[in-house]
Amino acid sequence: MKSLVKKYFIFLIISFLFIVLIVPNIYAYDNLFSIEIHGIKDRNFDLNLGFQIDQYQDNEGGFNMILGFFKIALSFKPVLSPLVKVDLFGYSIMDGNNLEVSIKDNVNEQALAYVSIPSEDIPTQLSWFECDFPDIEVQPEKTYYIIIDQIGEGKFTWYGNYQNDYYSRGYSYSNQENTLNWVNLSEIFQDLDFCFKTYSYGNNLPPNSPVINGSISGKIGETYDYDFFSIDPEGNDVLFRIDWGNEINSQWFGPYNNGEVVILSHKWEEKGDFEIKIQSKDIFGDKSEWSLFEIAIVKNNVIIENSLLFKFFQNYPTIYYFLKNII
Ligand SMILES: [Ca+2]
Ligand SMILES: [Ca+2]
Ligand SMILES: [Ca+2]
Repeated sequence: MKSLVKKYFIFLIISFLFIVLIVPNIYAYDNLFSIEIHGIKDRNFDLNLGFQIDQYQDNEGGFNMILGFFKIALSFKPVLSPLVKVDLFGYSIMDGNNLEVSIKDNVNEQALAYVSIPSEDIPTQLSWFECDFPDIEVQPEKTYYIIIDQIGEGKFTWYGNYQNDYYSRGYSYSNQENTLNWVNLSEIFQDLDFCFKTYSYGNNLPPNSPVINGSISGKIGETYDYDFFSIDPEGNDVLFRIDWGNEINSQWFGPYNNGEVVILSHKWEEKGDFEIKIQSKDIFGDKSEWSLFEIAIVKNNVIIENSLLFKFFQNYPTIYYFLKNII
C-alpha cells in the first residue's frame, strides 16, 4: 500500500513537471520568431548621396524671357533615372507669387512631379538655383518637359541662349495662360534653349556587410543583446534585416545613420547552434553581403538540478534518468 502511494506520488510529480517544464517550452516556440527592436526611428530618408547631372544646357546669356502672361517650357530627354531635381538659371525681378515648377511627359497633362517655390527663395541676382521635387522614375530617351509658371504677378526671368542649338535633345516653348496652344520658341528664336540641368543619383555602392557583436553562447529562454552596424562608402543611411538562425528573414528595418550602432535582443527557446545572419542595404536598395555570427544555446537546467525535488529523484535511478532526459 505504502509503495502504491509512493508510485502515485511519483506519477503526480512527473505530471507536474511535464506541465511546468515541457508545456511552456512548446508554447514558447510561438515566440521563437519575435524580436525586440530598440530605438527604431521613423524619419524621412536623408538623401546624402552625390547627385549626377544628366541633361543640361549651361550656355548662359544672350536671351532671357520674363514670366508674366505665359508659361515657359523646355523639353529634354533623360538618360538616367530617377529624375531627382532640376536647376534653372535666372532671377526674380521683384517679389511675386510662387514659381510653379512641373515635370510632365505631355505639356497639357498632369504633372509627374511638382514643386512650388516661394518668391523669397528665388535669387534676386542672376544665378543657378535648385528646384527639388519628389523623385520620379523616368524612361530614358523619352521626351519630358520642365514647365514653369508664376500665376498672376510673376516676374521670374529665365535665361538661355540661341543662334546655336546649345541643347540638341529638346526645344523651348511658351504658352498663354489657360490655353492649350504651345508656341515653339526654338523655331521663332533661332534654336533657343533655356538654361537648365537635370539630376539623377551618382553610381551607388552597397554598404559593407554588417559588423556584429554579442554573446557566442547562451541558455534557453534568456535574452541576449546583439549590436551591429554597417558602413556605406557614400555615407548613405542603411537598413537591416536579420535571420536569428531559424532561416526566416525579418522585415527590413531602419533607416539608421551610416555606421550607427543598433542593438537588438533575442532569446532562443531550444538548444542548439544557431547562426545569426544580418544584411544591410542603403536607402537606394543596394544590399551588402550577409554577415554571420554563431551562438551555442544550452539547456538552462542548473536550478532544477540543484533543487531538493530533483535530488530526491536521485534515489530512483530510472525516473532520475528519465527526468534528466526530458528537462
Ligand atoms: Ca528630389
Ligand atoms: Ca534645342
Ligand atoms: Ca551607397
